[in-house]
Amino acid sequence: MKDKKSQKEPKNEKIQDLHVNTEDGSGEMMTNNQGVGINDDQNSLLAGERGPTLLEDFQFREKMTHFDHERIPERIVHARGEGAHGYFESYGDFSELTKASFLGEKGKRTPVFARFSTVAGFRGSTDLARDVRGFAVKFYTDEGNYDLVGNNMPVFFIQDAMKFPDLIHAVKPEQDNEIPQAASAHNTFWDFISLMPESMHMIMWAMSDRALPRSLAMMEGFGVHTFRFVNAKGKSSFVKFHWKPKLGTHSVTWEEAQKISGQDPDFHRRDLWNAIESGNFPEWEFGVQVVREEDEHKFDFDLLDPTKLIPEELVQVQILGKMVLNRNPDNFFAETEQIAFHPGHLVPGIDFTNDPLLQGRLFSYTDTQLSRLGGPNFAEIPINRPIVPVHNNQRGGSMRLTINKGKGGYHPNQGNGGCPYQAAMADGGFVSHHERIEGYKIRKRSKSFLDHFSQAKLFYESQTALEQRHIIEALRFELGKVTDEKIRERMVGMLSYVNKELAKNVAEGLGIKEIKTPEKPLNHSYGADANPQDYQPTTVKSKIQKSEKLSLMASPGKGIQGRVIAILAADGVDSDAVEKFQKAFNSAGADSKIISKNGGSITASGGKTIKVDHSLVTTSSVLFDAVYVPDGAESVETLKDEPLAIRFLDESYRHYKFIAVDGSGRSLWDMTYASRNAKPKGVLFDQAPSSFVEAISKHRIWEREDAKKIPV
Ligand code: HDE
Repeated sequence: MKDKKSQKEPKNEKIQDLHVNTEDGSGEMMTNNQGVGINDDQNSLLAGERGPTLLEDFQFREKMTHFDHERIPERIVHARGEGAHGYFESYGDFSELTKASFLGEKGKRTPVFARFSTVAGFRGSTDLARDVRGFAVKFYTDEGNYDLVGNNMPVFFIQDAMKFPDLIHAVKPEQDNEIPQAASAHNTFWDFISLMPESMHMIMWAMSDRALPRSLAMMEGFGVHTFRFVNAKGKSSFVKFHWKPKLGTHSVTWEEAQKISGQDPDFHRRDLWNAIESGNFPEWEFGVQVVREEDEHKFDFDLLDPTKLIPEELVQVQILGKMVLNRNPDNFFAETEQIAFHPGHLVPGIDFTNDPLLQGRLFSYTDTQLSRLGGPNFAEIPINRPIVPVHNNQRGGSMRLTINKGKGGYHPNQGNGGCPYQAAMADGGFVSHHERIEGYKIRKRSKSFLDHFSQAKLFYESQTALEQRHIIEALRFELGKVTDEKIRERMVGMLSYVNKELAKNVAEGLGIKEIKTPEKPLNHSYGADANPQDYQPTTVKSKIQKSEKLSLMASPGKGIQGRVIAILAADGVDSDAVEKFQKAFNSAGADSKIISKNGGSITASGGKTIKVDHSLVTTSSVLFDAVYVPDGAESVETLKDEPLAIRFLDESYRHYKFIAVDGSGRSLWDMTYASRNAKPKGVLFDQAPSSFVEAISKHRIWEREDAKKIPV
């Protein structure tokens, strides 16, 4: 089936490359791993019908041994994730900026595999945890693999890689009882954060709705660090990488997120999978903020500091291409689990900067694969190998797959005519940017990294009132789960450096009467022989007070692609109305599901049979973006008798979702709590499908003031 599917797909060199390793048992005889046919795969070899299993049963031993070793260690961070194949297409020839060949020609396509992830949770944890999302893309370019290993937030918690193990130990479940799973709302995380003023900017992002994406296809991606582009003349510029989703940026509310985690912990994974299977391919544009080398010091922050972003008002994002994900993996383990990303997988034309967080990452990623994937040959695993040939003198090691010919394995050599020769001889290959570096060996933070609050403030103050409210509520929740009073107080004190109103509001929710703004030293990580007072947070007057693009609402996207709409129906529903609405949803790239009292099918007015997708018992409003109640007296009477149908509508209303009600559906609506509002916002009575589609394209009706009053 997959093969048929791939025939329809445009050419993708990586998919072709994977075919060598793809297995399909359809129509084939079962064999053991030695290729010997297996006659009976159900019964062990016994000494007599009721006797013990024989040690010689090599079939049993092989099957069981393989099973016993099926698992590998999960990623220490970003364990929970999902991925897909696709392509990157360059919008033009950007060789003025970079000599990277995948950006060198208009229309040039490069195969990619993207993996999205949460950070803190284990492999089996929920997709809807409040967390940063990983956004990692492997480009299989014609010059070798390039990995852009980013996140959905453009800054990070810490400035130096040395602190990463501490940060992760603090956020992971506590070490005595391994509680809580996939959650930062606990003592150890906030203990660490409240002692780490440099994390305040990232905390604002992590407490914002960015941490609760509606869909992976509705979130931005960022390279976080400043990187370099280098062109063929060796001219370098600084760049920040951006992914901008075609569907716009949207989130769910924290309450929905918690409910989704129970109803469908695979919500994002399923959403990505279904979007690709149904041909609604997720798409992002790829852009860069470019800073000329000579402008490096023109900002009021240090470009090497990963807790800072460059506001788009100061440097625009230049769009260079797009990524489309159009093929699900054939095998989760072989592809999504075994893919190994590394920010140090670079192609000519892209280079690092001295960001101390990035520099530490350059060590960590290969190192972690050694234990996760079992040895130094992980680059030979099909999903990791490049689509260009590999020739070098690396040999041996656990699970070596390549058969290197010849007597050698060293360079220089005479035996093989000096081959493989170095790429420089053919004027190719990677050359590190010639950056002049000189300095003393020191363990100290640069003083240009010490402004910890200005951009946290900028972020908070750039949010809409609703988004600010959500940040306050998130902090009330997270710190409300902290049982140590001192940590809560210290954290509220730290917030007062970001924004006084924010701190006041959070304090109120926590029942803290008096905010004690902590006195310096706030910074505990200044360096061994430094005077602490010289390394305390500074405040720089930001060039801009507001950056609109920092609000999720600034990029709503267009249309309703990727949305899922619930249709509440039972026997006797108006089939024409259902069809009309379904057609409107489908042609707009959205999906809809028929939800009824029971599973199976219903008989619509006129006798037509309609398949039920979910019974009310197996689903919930939180899994949908909007809800439609079609006309049909009998159908509505059945639903009126079903409290879950009434709750479905009330809950949708509470979560700011658009609702359409037709004809006799009104009497079901009248049974809801929400109907107490005679003029409910975002509820469409007897409107054309096109009006409903238009409404849903706004994502949610945030202006619905009484939403929160619904007691469900
Ligand atoms: Fe990672 N990170 N990270 N990270 N990271 C890993 O590598 C690490 C950081 C990111 O889908 C690990 O293969 C250190 C920033 C993503 O497979 C590990 C530091 C950003 C993924 C590791 C950071 C990221 C990882 C775990 C601080 C955004 C998942 C498994 C110095 C720019 C990739 C693995 C995938 C995974 C180390 C900070 C993104 C342990 C030491 C900042 C998207 O090597």
